[in-house]
Amino acid sequence: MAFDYDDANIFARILRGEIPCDKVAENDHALAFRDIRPQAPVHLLVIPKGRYVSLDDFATNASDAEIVAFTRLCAQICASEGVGLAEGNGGFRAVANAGPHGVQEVPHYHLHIMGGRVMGPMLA
Ligand code: IU
Repeated sequence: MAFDYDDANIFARILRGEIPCDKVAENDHALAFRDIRPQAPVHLLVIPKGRYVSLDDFATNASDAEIVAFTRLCAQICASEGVGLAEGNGGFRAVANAGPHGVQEVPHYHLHIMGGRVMGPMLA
């Protein structure tokens, strides 16, 4: 499958510093920031800094170093005091929408990490 990356997408613009984001954490290969339309008390997006359209593009084409750094950043924000996911009983839900059937709005891979309350049932 071809993954055609659009450099004009909003997360590419955030990564280039053209528009701001509410940054939570970053490392060499990934950035975490707060979603502008939160679906939960804590709603973060974790994105790779590389040009990957979706989870399947990232998992297929990213280097091991990029995948490890992305995963480590997820672990870091889930455990950090002050982000909002580690307080109380903790826990979170992680979701990646992909392509038309996944109703992916922004064509740069992002993992939604939501928490701060007990999640409802998963909806198809
Ligand atoms: P999706 O998985 O592509 O459907 O989700 C895109 C998310 O990006 C969605 O939750 C938006 O609220 C969020 N978002 C954002 O945080 N900042 C933006 O400038 C834009 C979308 I556009």
